[in-house]
Amino acid sequence: MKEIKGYIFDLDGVIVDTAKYHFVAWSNIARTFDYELTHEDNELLKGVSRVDSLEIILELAGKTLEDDQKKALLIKKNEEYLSLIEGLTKDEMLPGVEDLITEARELGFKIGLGSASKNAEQILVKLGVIDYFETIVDGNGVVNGKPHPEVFLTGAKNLGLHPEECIVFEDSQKGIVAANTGGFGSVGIGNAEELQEADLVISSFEKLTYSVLQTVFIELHNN
Ligand code: B16
Ligand code: MG
Repeated sequence: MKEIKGYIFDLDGVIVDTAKYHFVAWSNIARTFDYELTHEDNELLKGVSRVDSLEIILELAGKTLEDDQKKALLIKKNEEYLSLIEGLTKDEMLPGVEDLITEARELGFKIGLGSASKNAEQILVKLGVIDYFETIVDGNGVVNGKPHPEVFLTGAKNLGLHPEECIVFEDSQKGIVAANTGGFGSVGIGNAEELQEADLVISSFEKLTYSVLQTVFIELHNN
């Protein structure tokens, strides 16, 4: 990386702490076929589309369903998820992430969103941050899910930047692989062991500034 010109953010688990609501909604779906979803199972669902998440849960439960039954469960899951996030506010944003975005905008960087969620826009509206994003690439606009880099490559293209000019912020292992495969700088938010492929792992955005990223991605990298 020679120069940082843009940031691309994942949504769930990076901008906002919605993973817990996905977990509740999926747990209730899994219980309808007597499977108790664990937190470990839930890790496998991070960054994965709704349709693929159901397939993973069915496989874990050793259950097969007809297509129309799956469709009904997908609708039910999303209805419950949407009711759980009904009252979502800025308070549930990850601490420090808005400051990092504000600083980046002041520096003239381009900001994009790269998420597997089909609910991304309405979540950004609820949080009152949709205007920060020059491009929103989400589950409605991509063919290949993470770990394929399509969501981030499309984001960079829409921002008019090359992948090597952008840093991707991700909380899922699949998302980090997508960022690395696409040629982006990658920052993992969460557990260093789970996200060990990331160029940098942080447990929180608090105290993360452009100057820290500049040191890690430009100065250390080129020395
Ligand atoms: P939806 P991200 C992903 O969002 C979540 O991590 C994943 O758990 C969820 O299944 C997926 O979005 C689809 O979400 O049901 O809202 O379309 O982390 O890529 O922002
Ligand atoms: Mg995520």
